Amino acid sequence: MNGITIALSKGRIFEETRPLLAEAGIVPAEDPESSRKLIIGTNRPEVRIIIVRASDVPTYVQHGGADLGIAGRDVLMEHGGQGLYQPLDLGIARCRMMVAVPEGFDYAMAVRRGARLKVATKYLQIARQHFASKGVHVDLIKLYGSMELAPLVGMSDAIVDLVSSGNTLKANHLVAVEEIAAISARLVLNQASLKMKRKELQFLMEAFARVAKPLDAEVSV
Ligand code: PRT
Ligand code: MG
Repeated sequence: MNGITIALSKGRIFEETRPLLAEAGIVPAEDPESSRKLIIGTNRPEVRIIIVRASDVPTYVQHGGADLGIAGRDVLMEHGGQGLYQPLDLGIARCRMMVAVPEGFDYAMAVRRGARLKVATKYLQIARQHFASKGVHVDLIKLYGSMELAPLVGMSDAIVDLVSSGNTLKANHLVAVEEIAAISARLVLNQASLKMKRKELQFLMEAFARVAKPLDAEVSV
């Protein structure tokens, strides 16, 4: 496929990517929130944007459906990152991957006792790895959304989910008890595209790097 195809998800990733695209001189022709089109043109005839589910971005890039994409570190950790080149933390769509429990639940005690903890989450790989590294036995329950509900109906002791403002946890009488990872979105590139379209992709990477605010940058300030 000639030209450059960029995979993005609607919502916060698309909105926070706009300034990065603008820095590269790219302006989307339509707004994905109001358009039903899955392929959106831009002011640059050789550049197009495909709109996919956030968790499908790495898959499209891995299999060459897109040359590049922008995906949360959460999504990349779950996907595994095979076949992807990840040159840049963009510092957008920031949040934290946390363990949360109902208010009043003694997490430290539950973990110390060596009993099995029931954990509901969309992030099975991340949760499995986290609790394994702590030596905590867990029964994982896979959900596709609204994880906050699981402990409220007695289905799990804890959840593993993303937290940004903390309002969702608060509204459901849950508290975060452990941070698993700081999350932000990263640029991912198809490795074959990088070889065949190096010049164009290099230009985009440089433009994105000029406006990126990587998480690590905060440490050195
Ligand atoms: O919605 P869909 O099922 O299609 O996919 P998605 O939820 O993966 O996509 P989207 O667009 O909601 O999120 C895209 C990316 O944004 C994620 O992969 C994260 O990397 C990043 N991000 C940043 C977040 C949040 N902040 C966030 N707060 N993704 C989700 N949330 C959710 C969280 O899961 C929880 O339900 O917002 C709720 C908590 O928010 P607060 O502000 O109440 O704490
Ligand atoms: Mg969502």
